[in-house]
Amino acid sequence: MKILVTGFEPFGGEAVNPSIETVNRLPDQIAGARIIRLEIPTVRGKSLQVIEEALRRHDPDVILCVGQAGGRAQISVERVGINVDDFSIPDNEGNQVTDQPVCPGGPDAYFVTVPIRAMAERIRARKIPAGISNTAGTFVCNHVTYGVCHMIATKYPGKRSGFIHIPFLPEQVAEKGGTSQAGAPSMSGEMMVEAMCAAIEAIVDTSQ
Ligand code: PCA
Repeated sequence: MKILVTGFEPFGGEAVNPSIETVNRLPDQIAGARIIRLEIPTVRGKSLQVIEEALRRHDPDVILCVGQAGGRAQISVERVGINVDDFSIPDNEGNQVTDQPVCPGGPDAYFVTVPIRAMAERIRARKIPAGISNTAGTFVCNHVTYGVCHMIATKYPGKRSGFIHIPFLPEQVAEKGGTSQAGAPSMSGEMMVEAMCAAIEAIVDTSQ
């Protein structure tokens, strides 16, 4: 089994993005599955193009995307992607759209196809806070959650996909002293790597 795991480049003025930091620290194999790591741009459209190129090159069974959700206190396993791009800040190429579809003519929403409850439970079993989230927002993370589901539904049958939002790293929050985000929740890199390994184990288990 092959799992493509993606993380985003930094955005919104941050020096790092915990998602790609975490993805880059994953081992090559988890529960017997081969892990393929991929950095994707925090850019509308281009993020999905980069994923589709990797999907063609590697033919993974599962695509698991990871993104930063600054301000959330726990690992969030996303349930759904919606066909809405409504960006409250510009992406890394200056795109800031309002009420646009991710995929014109696509269904309103897709549920992800990884076992979200088992993933959240498996993470919590390692004593790491995690839960199911019912919104991935309307920025690039939702764009990717929805867009990958649509890609699979229309062009790559049989593959599964999911999305995990992770908190800030402590070093990101330490730099926010004196700003409105001072004291925002954070989680250590080690914990986030362990959480991702646990989530991936749950995905592998449910495919057998
Ligand atoms: N988080 C953003 C996009 C990239 C990332 O890591 C989001 O939640 O939409």
